[in-house]
Amino acid sequence: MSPLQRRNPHEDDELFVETGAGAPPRKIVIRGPLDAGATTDGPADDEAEPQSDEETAAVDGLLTEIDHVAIAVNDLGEAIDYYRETFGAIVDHREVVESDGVEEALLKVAESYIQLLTPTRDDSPVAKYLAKKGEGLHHIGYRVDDCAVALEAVKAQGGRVLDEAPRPGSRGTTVAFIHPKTAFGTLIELVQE
Ligand code: CMX
Ligand code: CO
Repeated sequence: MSPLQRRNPHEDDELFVETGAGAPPRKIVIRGPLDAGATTDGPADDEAEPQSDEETAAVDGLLTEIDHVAIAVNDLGEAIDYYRETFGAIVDHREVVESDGVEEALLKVAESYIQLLTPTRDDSPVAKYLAKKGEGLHHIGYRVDDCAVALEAVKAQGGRVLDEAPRPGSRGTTVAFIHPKTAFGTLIELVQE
């Protein structure tokens, strides 16, 4: 059973994750108790040992924002037109990501993006998806402060990763993908800006 599954919901918990060759493990603190509001002794934080910023990766969770929802489309121009004409959403960034075999258009919505994706070659993951399932939701990008730390947390949980280490994504981000088969059927991209 993984460290997080073993977690006692009534206490703080700690998870140590490897962050790379030569680097010391970083500590992630999962704050409890979940029933803090029901106690009369004050919030749990009063009793928690103070953590230095350097050794504590996150106190409230690793995901900081929905970075993007990615939609696989056959015709990027048609999809861009649809979003502009229907919702007034306009393209903030366009890029061909050769390593992934995709062309993308990012439409900004508040602090997040809609990522319209179309394949640039036949062996692209998105070409395979379109052939098998047709157009639709391809993956979710979750924003994280530190992609390496989040990736190690996934591995510590026994998750199947598609990138053993963080790699470059579009618009200068650092990303890593998690296989949908160990993530409740959703392809997940961890995105560090
Ligand atoms: N969402 C949910 N499930 C998916 C999926 C997706 N996007 N793509 C494939 N699957 C499912 C398939 O339906 C299949 O399930 P069944 O066995 O039940 O039929 C299973 O996953 C296939 O797994 P696989 O054979 O290991 O993998 P595929 O060759 O189909 O490739 C994946 C899927 C996720 C491994 C591949 O797309 C990948 O490596 N993706 C990461 C990179 C990527 O997607 N790049 C493009 C986006 C770049 C960007 O956002 O910047
Ligand atoms: Co993406």
